[in-house]
Order: sequence, then structure tokens, then C-alpha cells
Amino acid sequence: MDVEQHVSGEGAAEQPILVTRSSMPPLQEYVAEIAPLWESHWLTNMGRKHREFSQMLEQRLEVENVCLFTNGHNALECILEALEVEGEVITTPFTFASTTHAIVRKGLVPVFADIRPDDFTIDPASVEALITPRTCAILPVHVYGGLCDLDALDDIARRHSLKLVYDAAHAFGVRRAGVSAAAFGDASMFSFHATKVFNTIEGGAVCFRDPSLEQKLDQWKNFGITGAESVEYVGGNAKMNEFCAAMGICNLRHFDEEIAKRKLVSERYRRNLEGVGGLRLPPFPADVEPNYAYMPVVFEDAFGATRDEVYEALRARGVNPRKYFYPLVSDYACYRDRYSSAATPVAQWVAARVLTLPMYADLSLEDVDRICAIVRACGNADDADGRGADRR
Ligand code: T4K
Repeated sequence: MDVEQHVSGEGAAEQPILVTRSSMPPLQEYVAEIAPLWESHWLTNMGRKHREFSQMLEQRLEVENVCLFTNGHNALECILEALEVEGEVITTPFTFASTTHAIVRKGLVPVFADIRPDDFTIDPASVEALITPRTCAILPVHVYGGLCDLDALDDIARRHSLKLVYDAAHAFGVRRAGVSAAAFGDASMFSFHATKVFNTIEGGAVCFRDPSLEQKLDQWKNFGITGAESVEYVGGNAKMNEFCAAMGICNLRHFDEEIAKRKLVSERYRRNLEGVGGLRLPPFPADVEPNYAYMPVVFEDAFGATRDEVYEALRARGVNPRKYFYPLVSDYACYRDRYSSAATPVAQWVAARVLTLPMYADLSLEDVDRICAIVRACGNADDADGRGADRR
């Protein structure tokens, strides 16, 4: 049985609370959006919804070049191919499988840099130490929507003439000092998967700086077809269909509301958990507009219970957090023969201690309080700030 459908244990909720829940537009709004497809019978291959959504995204993300894809992973593979890089790509092991798999599937060699302990993003000093004549690119991840050290990475990439491609799967809508996360580096990949802060059911996009990449990206996602009787390139098939584009159009209309609701959930978590001894929450830098994509918590030894003990306690009460990102990618069966997670000790430390708590727009504040009460009850240092249970 799927563990997420099975709820048991004392205090279990009627319905399990999962790590996230897809936001959906009102049904009638989506139906109205897709109704014209019954007239046109044009369902995919860069139709009207695809064009409309692409333009909306350019405005929303404040960039000039956006290319839509079936999903974020295909988008990442495609931009790596379009940039025509060869050799080693410095990246992070603290991420979802997709980041590393995209590098390997494009015939490139991942080299794992360590991460920073506070915000879990790649450590620029570790990146710089790993650069060799074989290095062709840096592929950092804006983990949980928290932005990397953009200036340091940009500086390293320029000084060493390396391509800089961000995995911005988690960072839709994030801005720094008023500038969209999509505007940094040579390119950024966004995921619009159902579990993301903004979704098109499945989907993704690449935002890129060099306009000459547009043609290559468009061709790659459509078999390399360049005309009715010409195929010039060994491309794949990664075109976003009209139903997904329509979902994106609808969800984009509600995106500000989505962020406002998530902000309330995030604030409630922070009120409940900030100051609890041995428990660490990532920072929100003053110049960053966050998107509240995930709710990561790190359990240090001083907390008095391990991450896994907290995980089990929550699950016993019908709450299903996730251990994003444990294990480290370098510990996956398909990579561990070639890599050692001991080479990235901070990432190893964080992966063993981090838990992502449920986070979605419609999560009730009462449920947040209940989740936090379970978490706090696991530890032995709940009253480090003297506020105890009086945190509402
Ligand atoms: N780079 C990074 C850093 C990423 O995190 C990802 C994807 C990518 C690249 C690749 O982007 P995409 O190619 O996916 O566009 C999920 C997602 O499938 C994946 O997109 C995401 N990262 C990853 C972090 O999480 P799972 O295997 O944990 O998903 P799953 O099916 O267990 O779902 C998690 C929870 O979401 C469920 O408990 C309930 C909720 N859910 C799930 C689905 C499928 C919904 O509410 N609705 C749904 O339709 O990977």
C-alpha cells in the first residue's frame, strides 16, 4: 500500500498531510481556458496557448528569452546541449536526481562541490578549488528557492570563462534587490511540476541570456525539425502541450495569491519553531523576495532527537514530511562507485539532518501548529527562548 494513503497511530489526522499539495485554479476557469481547444483541435506543437503562456512568462519573469518544455529536466538537458559545452561541470550533490542526471545524460562529467551550511546552496570557495582545464560550466541549484551567492558565482564564471547555468527549479518568482532570479547566469531552468510553487501539471522552462540560443532550443525540443522537409539536428521531443500551457496561464493569474498564502504558512512555522534549541531554519536575506517553496528544518545534535526520529513521530500522526535531499546524489547507487560523499562534508552533514515539513498554500495554520507541536515534543530544548507552547 502507498504509505501516503495509509494513516495510522495515535492522533492521526483523517487525511494525511503530505509534504505538499498542488495548487489548482478554479475548475471553471480552467475549463474556459481549454474550451477553445475543442474548436481548434490544436493540442500541442507550439499552439496558441503555448505562445500566450510563453509571453506571459517573459513579462512575469522579466526576461526577454523564455523557452517552454515538457518538464524541467528536459529543459536542463536541452540548455546544456545548446550551450555546446564539453568536459566537467561543477555542481552540488545536495539536489534532486535531475540536476546530476542531466549533466551525465549529456555526456558531461559532474564534479561535486560542497554547500554552505546556512542556506544549503553551493559554496563558491569549493567551486573555485575544483576548477581545472577540463571545467566547462558551473551548475548551481537555488535550493528550496533560496538564492545562491549570485555575485561570487558570476565572478568565478567570468574569471574562468565558464558557462553558468542555474537549476532554478525551486526559485520561480524569487527576486533579489528587485531583480528576477531568472535574469542571472547564462541561463536558468525552472520546473513547473505539480509539486512546485507554480505548476503547469508537468512543465518547465529555460530563461537564457543569448538570443541566438532560441533557435537551437526550439529545434531540440521538436526532433531537430527546421522545416517541412528538413531535419538538421538530432533533437528530442520536449514540447509543452496546450493543456499544460493553459494550466500555466490560469495558475499565473493566481500566483500572487499563492505566494501571499504561503507567506502566512511560513510565518506561522517560524513563530512556532524559531528559537527552539538545536533547530535551524534557513535565513531570509533582507534583499530577497522569497517564494516559500519549501519548509526545511535542520535538526542539530542539541535538539535531542534525530531527524529520523522526528520524521517517524510525524508519520505516526499522519503527517508526511520528506527528506529532501537525502541521500546525497553522490551516494545514489548509480554514482557511488565514482564519488564519495565524504568529499562534501557539509552536504553530508545537512543531508543527514534536514527535513522538509509540509508546505502549501492551503495548509491550515492550525495544522501548522499541530505539526510544530509534534516536532517540539520530540526535542528536549523546546523552551530555549522561554516561550514554550505559547507561540501562536
Ligand atoms: N532540479 C531540482 C532541484 C528539482 O527539485 C527538480 C524536481 C528538477 C530539477 C526536475 O524538474 P521536473 O523535471 O520534475 O520538472 C518531486 C517532483 O516530482 C520533482 O519535480 C521535484 N523536483 C522533487 C523535489 O519532488 P517526488 O518523487 O518527491 O514526488 P512525489 O510524487 O513523491 O510527490 C511529493 C508530494 O507532492 C506528494 O506527497 C503529494 C504532492 N503531489 C504530488 C503529485 C505528483 C501533489 O499534490 N500532486 C501531484 O500531482 O519528486
